[in-house]
Amino acid sequence: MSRIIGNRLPSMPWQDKPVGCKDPVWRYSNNPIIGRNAIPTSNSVFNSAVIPFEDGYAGVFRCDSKSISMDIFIGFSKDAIHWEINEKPISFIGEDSEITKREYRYDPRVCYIEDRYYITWCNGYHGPTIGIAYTFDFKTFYQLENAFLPYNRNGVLFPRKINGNYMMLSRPSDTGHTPFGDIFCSQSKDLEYWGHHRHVMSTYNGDKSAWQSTKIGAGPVPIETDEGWLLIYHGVLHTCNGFVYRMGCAILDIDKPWIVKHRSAAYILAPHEYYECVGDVPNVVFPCATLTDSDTGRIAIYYGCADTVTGLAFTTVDELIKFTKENPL
Ligand code: BMA
Repeated sequence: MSRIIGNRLPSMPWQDKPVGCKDPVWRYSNNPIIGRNAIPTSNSVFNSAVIPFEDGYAGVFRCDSKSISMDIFIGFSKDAIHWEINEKPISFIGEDSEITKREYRYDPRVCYIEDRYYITWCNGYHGPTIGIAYTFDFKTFYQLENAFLPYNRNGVLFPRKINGNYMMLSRPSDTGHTPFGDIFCSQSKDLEYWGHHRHVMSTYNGDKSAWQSTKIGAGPVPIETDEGWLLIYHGVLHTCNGFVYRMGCAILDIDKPWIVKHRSAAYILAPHEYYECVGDVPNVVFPCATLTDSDTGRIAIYYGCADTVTGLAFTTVDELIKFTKENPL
């Protein structure tokens, strides 16, 4: 039995594994949980992050508008399934208007560290880079300096300092629909100056794991377990019909999270359902958050489906660790 090191969350959404299911991850039976028209102005709501907050949940949602501008919006929920999303995007307070000026914002992650909630996202600043902000109450948001020079995407914080440093995974990238990309880990004392950049893992060239042969990127905030950090990530294959996004799993060393202890050769979830295969960008599952319960080892994965709607899937720490070890890359 593996163990999640973290808080109890008995109220989190959950469905048991369907009888006869042989896969490590199974979908919520009422997917998608958020439709494309969740707010009056939205064309699509996907690649979004949720977190326990007060006696319920808060979330940061990527809503692309009907003019197809990308921005991030706050929402609240009692059960983490039915969401009320604000109709206005987040507005950030910051020391330098050069940085708070919005170009575009997308693919948020949310991470609680010590006393506050941090949001990271892909932030337009002469190309995509990693924006960081914090909030105590999901009402007022303080934006910090961008973590890196452009071009970068998929900035994901670890939920605690490691050896005295904040740590962030990211994926150096380019100005477009990047045809390459490996995951790196960077460290900071103050969430402003980042360094000690370490390579974590690369794409895999070969048919042992072709689904992750074009680019990979960290997904939800890593989950602390007694086996190491459990990282769910996306991997991309370039096909004759475009990119296909699937989900995989790796276990990172607890003190040196740039060291990969285990990584699965097979994917854990792929676009198979209609709402994952058909939408504004077909064949995309894109995980951005999990909820976890340390008592039961349950994990709920929130993921974008076909760049259009938001889905929910379930697994457990045992399922993922067993699968990753039994299907090694
Ligand atoms: C990536 C990002 C994601 C998106 C994915 C598939 O480059 O833009 O937001 O889900 O492409 O289109």
